[in-house]
Amino acid sequence: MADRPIIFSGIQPTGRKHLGIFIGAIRQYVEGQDRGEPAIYCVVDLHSISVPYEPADLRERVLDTAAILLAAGLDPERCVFFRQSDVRQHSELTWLLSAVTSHGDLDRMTQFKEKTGSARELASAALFYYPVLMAADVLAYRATEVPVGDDQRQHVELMREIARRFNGRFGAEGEDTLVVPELVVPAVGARIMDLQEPERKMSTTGGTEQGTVLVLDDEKTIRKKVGSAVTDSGREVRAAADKPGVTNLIDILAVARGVGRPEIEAEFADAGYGDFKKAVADGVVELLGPVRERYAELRPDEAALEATLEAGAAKARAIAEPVLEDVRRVMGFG
Ligand code: AQP
Repeated sequence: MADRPIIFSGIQPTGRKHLGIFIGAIRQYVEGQDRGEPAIYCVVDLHSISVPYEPADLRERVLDTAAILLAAGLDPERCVFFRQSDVRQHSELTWLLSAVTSHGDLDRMTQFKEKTGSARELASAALFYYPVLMAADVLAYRATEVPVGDDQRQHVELMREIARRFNGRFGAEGEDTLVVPELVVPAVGARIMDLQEPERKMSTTGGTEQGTVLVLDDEKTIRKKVGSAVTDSGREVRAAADKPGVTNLIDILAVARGVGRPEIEAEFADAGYGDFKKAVADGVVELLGPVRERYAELRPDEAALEATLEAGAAKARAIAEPVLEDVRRVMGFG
């Protein structure tokens, strides 16, 4: 393994990025820029076709997402930042990895079951196959670390298994072609919950409107959503399994302040839920306010966003193509 990690992570193109994604993923991306050699981040537009979508809308959403990430602190000089569909190696490797992925592997993926429910037969093949594309995204760069939220654990475990199987099946003179990456989830905030239904994760598609704080929400909306967050009938600010609402708010404030749960519990030991929620709202406003302001500056300049993504794609292709050359060779192609 390299001295410094090769970091890879992908993010779906949507302008409706929420606080869970900001805390679970985007925050880690920004931090990874100075640790990764390189840190590679990608707007995964190929993944979008796994659910119904509008082509014209997709292009807009890629730019929305790019602007949010740049506003949050991604610096194209310190990372590789691009659009997935601009780098064909992702699609090619997806097909090649099919050789070592079984139907049973994909059938076990809980996210597919959760997303399709009883409408399984109508789901696109792309939704079923999504984890193989995700494996290709990471393995094409021989990434050593994958920073994601807790909900992606199972997909990362599968990509690790696919890499091991590939190396076992196509190992050339004992040399591994692919790298088995490590999952990296944040110590606090790996699973931010819906503010109205704190038993479910905050989510773009499955959450409540009022319980989902968007990165681009204005201050008033943030205060309203946090102020109406579900807590419990007690008054103790303490993280516990039977206090999911309060625990979630503690985690959010801990991340916003850059401290751990114990510091928050100690500070609010004698406070009521009202004061505590006010502090959480202040923390979220401070965390997201600058991102919203910067987004408003960056988003209108679509030519600049496109140029940034294209420059990133050129860097990404230069890393992925030699890996694909090795994969093709050991598999007996070309
Ligand atoms: N609630 C969350 N808490 C912590 N991390 C989260 N992530 C998502 N939700 C939470 C992490 O954010 C990363 C990128 O997510 P994405 O933009 O690709 O969207 P997603 O995973 O599809 O999240 P959604 O949009 O909220 O999911 P749906 O609507 O499908 O439920 C990932 O690393 C994810 O772990």
